[in-house]
Amino acid sequence: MEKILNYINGVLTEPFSGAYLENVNPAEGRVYSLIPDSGNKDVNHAVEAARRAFTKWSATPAEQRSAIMIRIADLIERDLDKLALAESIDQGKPLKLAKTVDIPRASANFRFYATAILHTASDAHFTDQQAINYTQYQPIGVAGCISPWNLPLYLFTWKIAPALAAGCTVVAKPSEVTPMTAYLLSQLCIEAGLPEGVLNIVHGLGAKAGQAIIEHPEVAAISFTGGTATGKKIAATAAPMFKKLSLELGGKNPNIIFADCDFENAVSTSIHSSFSNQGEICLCGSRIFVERPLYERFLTEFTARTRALVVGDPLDEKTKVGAIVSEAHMNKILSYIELAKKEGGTIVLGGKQITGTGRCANGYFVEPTIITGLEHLCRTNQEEIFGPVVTIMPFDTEEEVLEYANSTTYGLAATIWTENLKRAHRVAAQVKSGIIWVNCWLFRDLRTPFGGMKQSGVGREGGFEALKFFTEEKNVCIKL
Ligand code: TXE
Repeated sequence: MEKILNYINGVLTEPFSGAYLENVNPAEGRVYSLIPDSGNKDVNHAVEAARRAFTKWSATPAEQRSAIMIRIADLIERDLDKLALAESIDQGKPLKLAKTVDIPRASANFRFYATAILHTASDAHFTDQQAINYTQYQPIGVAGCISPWNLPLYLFTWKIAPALAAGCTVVAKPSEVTPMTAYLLSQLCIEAGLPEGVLNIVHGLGAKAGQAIIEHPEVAAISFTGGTATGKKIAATAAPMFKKLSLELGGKNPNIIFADCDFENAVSTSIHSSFSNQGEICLCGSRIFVERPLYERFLTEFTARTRALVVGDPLDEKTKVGAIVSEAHMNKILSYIELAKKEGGTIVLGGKQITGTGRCANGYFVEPTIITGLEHLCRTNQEEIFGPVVTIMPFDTEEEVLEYANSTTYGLAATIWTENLKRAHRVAAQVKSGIIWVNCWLFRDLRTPFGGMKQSGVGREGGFEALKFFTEEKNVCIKL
């Protein structure tokens, strides 16, 4: 069985403990590879390698750092099919999605930050002809990057690329649930000639390897994406050490549909925003609010199109909804569907586990599920389910839908459907979310900041802000 290895100091290496964890293919419910069960010793070794590499990497001219990162981007593109297959097998997402979204975006992340560092600028102020003030941004040191399982290589590279571009060295940990593409990336970094110690990838459990990265005194900045409960724990550990922290956490995103919307666009995009990647995208709209005059029509059409979604083997071209990432996560989703019933919800469609066929007979599949009849404050409408489950509710006024939309502890993303421009701006201004899409979903410009409000996190990723995150800011004042 294939053994994944850590990537430390430029070398693929076994964990000190010699112990391995099982990596499951969720579409088959079968262990298919082993991952290092790393601990303190491995993390210490990785941080030491990163610390040693920092002096040289941070002083490497931006053009050279850029050239190596572009080589990595090119290699990701060259291996698109192989990486997409690995990601689909590891996570259960449809192969087509991995090919068209996840892996191209991983390459784009490297390319974007490789070129961004060639165009950075800093501020200077001339003070009353008496002094010149200018701001310097210096790489902060060793950065810790920890990513989740839902968009494995996409989110992993979104953290690593700006850190490396800024001149930091990195100790990174992918999710133990989906480690394969990070392992393949480490092989590409070796091939690209990334100097030893600049990027170190340590595999293993969050509470063990992840926690060791957060606690390490030499790790100066932490970029984390994952669940809100984990984010709280990380913040509690890192805050007394005054580490720089960026936390991208959960969401319970509203999808607000006004009666004057472009109906076809609203329905077809809502299918994507509800069920893409089995609903396991932090930006999925899991609470759909429809203005009453359109409610019945929307529900009928949305239900019909959801029923037509092909659920099953992620490697099959026709599949639109693949496997849930793990058995534990599938059980969590199913338990929320049971909770919805207890809370008085009506299961309009789905609601059950599906048994796959052929090689997928033991896989983890859940029917795309539509629930109506719930109050906006019930747990089903307040807690992140992170699966192919949406609730749909009617509303009568803007005030009412804003109250619904803003009623959760989360504030990551929202979608608004209306052809009324004034209303679009008015509602967008009042929804408490870090990203608002009007008449579209998941449209991303990498230059724009990304992040949540409230318990969806702190800090921003994306754009030049992510580069700045991995630096220390210094003002130099020269008296004339
Ligand atoms: O995420 P975790 P899990 C949500 C979703 C899901 C829930 C839990 O609702 O059901 O979170 O998922 C590492 N110190 N999201 O358990 O635990 C861990 O190894 C340092 C939303 O998979 O937050 C992994 O690499 N690291 C989300 C990463 O943190 C720790 C995407 C995320 O794992 C750690 C995923 C610790 N103490 C889940 N504990 C989104 N918003 O995109 C864990 N980790």
